[in-house]
Amino acid sequence: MDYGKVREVDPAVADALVGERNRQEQTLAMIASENHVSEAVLEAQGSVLTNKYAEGYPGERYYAGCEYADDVESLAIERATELWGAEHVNVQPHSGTQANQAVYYAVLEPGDKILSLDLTHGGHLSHGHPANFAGQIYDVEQYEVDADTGRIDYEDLHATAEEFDPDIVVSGYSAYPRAVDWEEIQAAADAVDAYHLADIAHITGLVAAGVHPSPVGVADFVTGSTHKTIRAGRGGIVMCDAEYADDIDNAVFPGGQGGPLMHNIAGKAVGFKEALEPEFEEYARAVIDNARTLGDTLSAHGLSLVSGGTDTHLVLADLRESHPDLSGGDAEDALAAANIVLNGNTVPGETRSPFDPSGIRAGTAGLTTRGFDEAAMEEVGDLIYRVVDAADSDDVIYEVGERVVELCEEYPLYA
Ligand code: DSN
Repeated sequence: MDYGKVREVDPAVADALVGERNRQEQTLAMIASENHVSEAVLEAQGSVLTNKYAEGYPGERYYAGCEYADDVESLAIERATELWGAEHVNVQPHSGTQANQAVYYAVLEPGDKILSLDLTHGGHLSHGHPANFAGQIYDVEQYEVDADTGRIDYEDLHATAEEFDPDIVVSGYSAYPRAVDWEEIQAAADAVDAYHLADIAHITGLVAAGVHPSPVGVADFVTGSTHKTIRAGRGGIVMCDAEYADDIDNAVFPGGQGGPLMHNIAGKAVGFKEALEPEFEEYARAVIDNARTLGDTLSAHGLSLVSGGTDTHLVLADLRESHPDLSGGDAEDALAAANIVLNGNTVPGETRSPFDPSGIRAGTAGLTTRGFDEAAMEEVGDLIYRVVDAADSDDVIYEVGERVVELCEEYPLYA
């Protein structure tokens, strides 16, 4: 990965690519929505399929010359079907947000009602935030997590659904550390005759590996992204029962997108094949074990974790109790200076702003890909705490940063 061809044409972009490669090698990627794909996925994504228009679906394209595009997309569909067990999978969405857009477009009219989790409680922009198309086209009501437990309050969700009478209930979250009870949410949707969309963007890999309960076969629609806990490169997917297959396919193309990104679909196919190997289940278990160890370590140092811990790949620490003068944004900056890259995040009952929130969110999917085990994760937890507790200290940031570089050398990313 020296990007020699790019350098011949465009040294500025080559510098940025080398810089980014080095940044990923020399820092700890702990943004919970990130991971590191294999070189095989990188190669597939960087392939000649970027040249090909293949509007339509395998066997039914609008252009000639799609035989290899058909092969790749059929393989991606076949493998996704095996991984998640859905009756129908569409692998064309360019992202998780576009997967959600396709579901809304398939079953809602403008002005219809969405019931979803508040963004500051762990929801997602595309679930109806006012700044997102979903918040502007549809009528949105939001539910929250319980203020004491930090967990979804299923009783309150039932009551809110009865009161609001939504057309669709959205579950699946971006900053929720606990396992989700899909049946409870389905029951709340059924009680008001609403659809249920489960957005498993963050936990696609955990669900595929069977280490988190699956909403497939429970919710009407399941959407996901393909680059987080499943390491298949950037993109989205939609899954549904056969009865909705045509509606979803039409909503993705031509409803919301033009030509599929065939090079990305090749990456998905390769990443899905890797995830079908038995090692992937071990990986997914290790991701959760590592997150638990990270959470336990931060808790032992006195940080308050939303919901008290985690069942997934992420922990969310609320700094207000232990470090009332430190915002999540300032913690993010100090940690980044020490080569630990995570994000400041809103927490339930947020009292600061989304731009400078009260929490930090950390995920273990990327480090687990690098081979970090629980002992290494405990050390990472100690290092994070050292910085959080002394965010103004250049000496601490320097020392932690040096140790992180050593750890990165011990757990190399790409050979
Ligand atoms: N923005 C991503 C995240 O970090 O959770 C999801 O789209």
